[in-house]
Amino acid sequence: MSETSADCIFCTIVAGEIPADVLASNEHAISFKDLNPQAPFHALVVPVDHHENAAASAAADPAIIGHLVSLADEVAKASGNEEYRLIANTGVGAGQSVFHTHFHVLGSTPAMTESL
Ligand code: IU
Repeated sequence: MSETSADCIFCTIVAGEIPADVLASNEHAISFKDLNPQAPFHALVVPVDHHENAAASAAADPAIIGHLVSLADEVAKASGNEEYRLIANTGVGAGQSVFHTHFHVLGSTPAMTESL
């Protein structure tokens, strides 16, 4: 069983209970397009297990961060972004608004297809 939080929007996306524009997923993580893109390519990578930020995920299981970085690299390159930015906001003051670990994947080339 995965760790989930009942009132977490990203847990509901991971569970498939609300729709998202999913680019890729595996047993560890899911990637979907950000609803409010800040770059031509803007995806999120989100672990299945609920923790409030990247440091908390790393403390629980460092492999989670590896899975996120690998999935970010996969969706970035599949969309034509060999170079990209990977950002994890931590804390309200740093701009974090969803308290389920996620990395922003930002690239200059828009995804050419809805599903990679
Ligand atoms: P932040 O680093 O916690 O601020 O990033 C949260 C992101 O999640 C932000 O860019 C939102 O646009 C995005 N997002 C989304 O893609 N889908 C959602 O249902 C919700 C937020 I809520």
